[in-house]
Amino acid sequence: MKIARVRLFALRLPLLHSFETSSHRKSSLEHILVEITEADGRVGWGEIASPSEPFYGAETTATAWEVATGHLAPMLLGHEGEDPPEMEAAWGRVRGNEFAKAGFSSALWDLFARSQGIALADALGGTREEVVAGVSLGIEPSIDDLLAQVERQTAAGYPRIKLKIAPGWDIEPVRAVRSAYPDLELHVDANGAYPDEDASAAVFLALDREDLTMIEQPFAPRDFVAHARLQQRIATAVCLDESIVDLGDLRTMITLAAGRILNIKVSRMGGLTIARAAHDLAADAGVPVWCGGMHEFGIGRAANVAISSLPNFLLPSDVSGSDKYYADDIVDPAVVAVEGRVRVPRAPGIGHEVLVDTIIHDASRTFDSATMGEQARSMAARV
Ligand code: OSB
Ligand code: MG
Repeated sequence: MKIARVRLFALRLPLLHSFETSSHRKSSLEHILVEITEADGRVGWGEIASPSEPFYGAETTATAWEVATGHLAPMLLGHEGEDPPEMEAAWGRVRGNEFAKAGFSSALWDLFARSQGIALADALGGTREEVVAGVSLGIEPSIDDLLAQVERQTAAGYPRIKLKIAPGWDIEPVRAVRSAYPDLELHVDANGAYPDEDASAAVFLALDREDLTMIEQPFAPRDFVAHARLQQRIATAVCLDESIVDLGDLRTMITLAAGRILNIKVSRMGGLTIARAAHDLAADAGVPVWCGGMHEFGIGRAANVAISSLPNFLLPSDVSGSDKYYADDIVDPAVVAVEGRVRVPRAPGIGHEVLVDTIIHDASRTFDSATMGEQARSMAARV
């Protein structure tokens, strides 16, 4: 593989229903779409789904743009490799910036699968024909609003609901949903909002009685010890999300028993190659995984569906249909869930047509390596 051209498009899409987590509320999202082209004209697409503010992780749309245009694109141009893992070596010296890398990694995998004439899921080693999707519900203005959302999504057929929790919005809403839906597969996600394990012990001991599948990321990302201590005290599985950025983190989690379930996010870990490696490592350790989302547009969503088809994705993934979030997605067909299941596309690559004219028309910012500056060109020549 050799990439002749890279284009990036910053694109904002309004959310149909605004989403609030422990840190903030948002009503539209701006992601960066990555288009890479080989000399023969074949194209691959990826998505940089970084939040615009540094509350989930350290990256922002602005830092991702900077790293993508100033480092990743120039490094990729001129680099040669047999497959996506060899191509990703192009940016091996770049630390962190996983969201930015993930957009390029996914584009390489899409291109690679298309050139082999196979579906992305098959290129990755997927074994499922469809994946089970769950929905993630944000913090709502009231418990009645939350119950209305749960009603809407269970009526649409989603078999699992995840509730965002935060100090002040935890035991009460969870109990309300649990008593209205005694048999629903339910879990909670705190996005690291609880200060430490002693101060919040009462909350987690109470939630431990609500028959939850897991409690996701209660504490700060780097605090593996707090998660390990909580896991010793409660029967409910602790799941890590923000804590796990690389395979070293996953080995720490497994060694310390800091959780029993792993949320794999392609974006958070820097792409499909490492997401697949994390899947394999977790499988060897007997840790079931599921695929988390970052409200991806259709391109990133399709990559999430593809990775979710691997065998150790044993719990429902956050790959609900595009229509839960966006009125007009940028792929055709949109990603659809029927009775809470998404079919894994069989067409080559991500298996969806990318609406490139719409993207070009609506992009607020565009980068094209064909017109990039001298400095970036000389950098590309060095790698
Ligand atoms: O922790 O899973 C999370 C969205 C933004 C930041 C963090 C998270 C989320 C989600 C998105 O829950 C769920 C989805 O994409 O369906
Ligand atoms: Mg999470």
